[in-house]
Amino acid sequence: MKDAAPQTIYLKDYTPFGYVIEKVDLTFRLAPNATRVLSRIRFAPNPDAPDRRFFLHGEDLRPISTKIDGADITPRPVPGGIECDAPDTPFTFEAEVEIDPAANTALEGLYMSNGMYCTQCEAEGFRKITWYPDRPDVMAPFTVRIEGDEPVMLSNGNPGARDAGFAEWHDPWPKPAYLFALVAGDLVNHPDSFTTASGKEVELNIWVRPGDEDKCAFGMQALKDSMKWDEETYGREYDLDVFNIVAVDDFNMGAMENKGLNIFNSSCVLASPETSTDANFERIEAIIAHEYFHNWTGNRITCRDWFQLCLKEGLTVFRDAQFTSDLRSAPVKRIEDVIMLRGRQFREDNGPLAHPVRPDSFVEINNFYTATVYEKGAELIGMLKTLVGEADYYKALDLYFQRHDGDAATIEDWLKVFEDATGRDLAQFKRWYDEAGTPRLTVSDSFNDGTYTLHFKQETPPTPGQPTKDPRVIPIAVGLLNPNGDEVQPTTILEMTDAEQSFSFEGLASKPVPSILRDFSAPVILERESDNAERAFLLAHDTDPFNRWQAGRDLALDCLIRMIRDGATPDSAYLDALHTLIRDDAQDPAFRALALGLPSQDELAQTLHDQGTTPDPQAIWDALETLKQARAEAYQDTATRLHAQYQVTEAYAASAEQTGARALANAAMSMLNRLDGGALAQKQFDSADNMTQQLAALSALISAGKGDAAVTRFYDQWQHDRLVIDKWFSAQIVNARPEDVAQVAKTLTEHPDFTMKNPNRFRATLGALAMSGAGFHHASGAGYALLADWLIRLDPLNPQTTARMCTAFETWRRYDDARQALIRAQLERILSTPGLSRDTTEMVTRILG
Ligand code: B3K
Ligand code: ZN
Repeated sequence: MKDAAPQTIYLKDYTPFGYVIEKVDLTFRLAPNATRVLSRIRFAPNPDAPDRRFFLHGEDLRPISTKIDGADITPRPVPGGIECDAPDTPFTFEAEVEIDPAANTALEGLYMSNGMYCTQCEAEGFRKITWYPDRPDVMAPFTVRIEGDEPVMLSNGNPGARDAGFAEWHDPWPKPAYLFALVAGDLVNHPDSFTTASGKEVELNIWVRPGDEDKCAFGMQALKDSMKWDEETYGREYDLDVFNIVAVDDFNMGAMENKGLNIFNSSCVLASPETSTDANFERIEAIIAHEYFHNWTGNRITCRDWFQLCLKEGLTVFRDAQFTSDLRSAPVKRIEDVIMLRGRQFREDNGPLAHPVRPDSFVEINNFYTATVYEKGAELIGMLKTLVGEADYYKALDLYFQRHDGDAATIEDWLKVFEDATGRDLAQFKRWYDEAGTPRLTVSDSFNDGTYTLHFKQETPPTPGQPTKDPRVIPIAVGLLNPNGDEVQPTTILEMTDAEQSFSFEGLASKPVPSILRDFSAPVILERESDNAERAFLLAHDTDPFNRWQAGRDLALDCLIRMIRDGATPDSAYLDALHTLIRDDAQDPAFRALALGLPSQDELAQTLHDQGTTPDPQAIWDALETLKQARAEAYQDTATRLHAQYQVTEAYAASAEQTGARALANAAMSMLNRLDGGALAQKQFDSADNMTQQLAALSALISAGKGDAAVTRFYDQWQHDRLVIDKWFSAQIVNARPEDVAQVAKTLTEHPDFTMKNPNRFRATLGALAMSGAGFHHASGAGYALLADWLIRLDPLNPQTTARMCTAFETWRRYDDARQALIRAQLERILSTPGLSRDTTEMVTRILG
């Protein structure tokens, strides 16, 4: 009963379901290979629906019995589910089905992870549990009874009766099936509680496997911080008696916001200083916040259909970024997010997988949980906030919660709320949701008689299915500095609406230096003739921290591009300007560490491609190495001082302050590593008492070709800890020399601890290969072949993770003919695999274009 011929689903074809659901009762009789699911669903005709076709989704279900109002019926099997003749009046549908959680390697629906039952239903996994209208606009209150002998048995909502052999749960909030969750197994909890603003006591738990109890405290604090923050910032309180989080080892993504029962990939919740890096801590805090914030933006107000995914995801990413900015450093968070946006979303938006933030068609919705929907979706919320201003933004959000609580809403509903709250016309803004592609914003300037004019031109290149683009509304945050470095025009928002537009500033004594796109006020590629003197000036004087960082980044990018393209030597303008910054102890260490970062190999390849040069991955790697070596030599004394000065002596805390200090000290260590043959890294490895220090040292030793002993010791020390061993797999691959990467990855796939059944381990190995720039793209093609081999093997087990990892090939058209031919051959080999999943077929087809 699987959907045999994959079909394209279109936004324009949306129609409401013919019935509404008044209530759902589910009973689970747990057994690893033969779980019985009994459902009792009260349906009533939907007066708003154009037709009454009674179709229920269902996949991989073994039917036992089906009844309507107590009488046995025989449903008609149709692609993707069943159809029945149903009454025109309210009725009760009952079914019993059998499913096989132990055989479910796709990790979608009800499955087993290390002997524990767990679920993942978003987007369309509930149909693998029982017959149901598995679409987000059908919402209902659920009562769940779990029967089995597992010590802990959890579902959504509030706990009900419970005794040996069973547990009952009731979720009073109507929800779509994708938010259903069930967990059962041998779990222990880290308990706590939270009192809401209105005085309601909420029981909080993080459930983990025995042995992981000591890794829950940080996540629990993040949860309580999130609950408080959402009350204070958005006026949103939690709405159940209990909030449960469960850590699961085998999980396709980061986490899932099921109502009252969030399920997390263990890598996104378990934290301890010895086993987690500072970056892990920050990510865990953000993901806990993200899933918690979904309780309002996603659960109380959900999406009408999956085309509206950005309604919940873009907004929730924006909210979690606000949270991190408030708790930590706003500039650091913004810079990190923009690095990620450019690295993942710009890459997507400029290749064959480009799609609008709100797509208008899909074959497999799981392929659209993308950087465009999430990260660009969040940028759109940020632009709206910039355009309407802080006060009107919160006014609009209040109206959104008031008007749409309990709804399955659309982007039109969202924008209407802003229009009604602010009186603005957002018709042009909506293009950001409907049109794919990253706008190029070209700037020129002139100065006459005290008037400074900025002239902007916007152009968005064609994307698949969208050959021409209309001008967008672009909020451009601009400030002006005079040549002494004083700000003569504080940040102002220029609202660009035309294809070309000029903005003037009057009464200036001399030609100013512009600081354009402050705080990265729009997700565009800014193109402007500039020179190194101006960049160095902005790096030293700009009042906007993001643009100070950007100025340093532009210096580095310009220097690297000239090295790669023209064979230039490292530029002293860049080396000197960066040196001035990093040795200035008045500057935030975290900011200095970020300034020491370099554009990724992938970003360099894209930049070269945009400029009409075919990128050579090896030349990119060589230039980066040469520049890093030049920096190490030029900054040796500074690096020695910074490394010593920024050692943290207090007890470990994952605070912004300590994180910044360690980041700067480790950046210094990796420079010195190029000069001392690994001596300092070895010392740090031997004495490290936290994972941030230990992993940085291990990585440095491997890069220096001195890693053998440390690799063995690290494994011996951590072989009992899956999450740390994931780091061990990755570190060996991403720090290998390009010519060795594929072989190192291949050898690791032969290691007894390698398994393709665990997505974290698969990503730690094959994902690391795909991220190894020159290693993955080595002219031999060995990297391409190895990845394709494993994708072909993984696809029958886990289509979702396979399809996602095909994005490694999405940039293939940037490269030379020989590499293109090698990649095309691998893509065609994948596509010709008999029985290839719908997920992977769609991805590879789109990548091939
Ligand atoms: N909503 C989930 C993602 C579900 C992915 C389904 N393939 C996690 C999140 O965005 O919070
Ligand atoms: Zn989300």
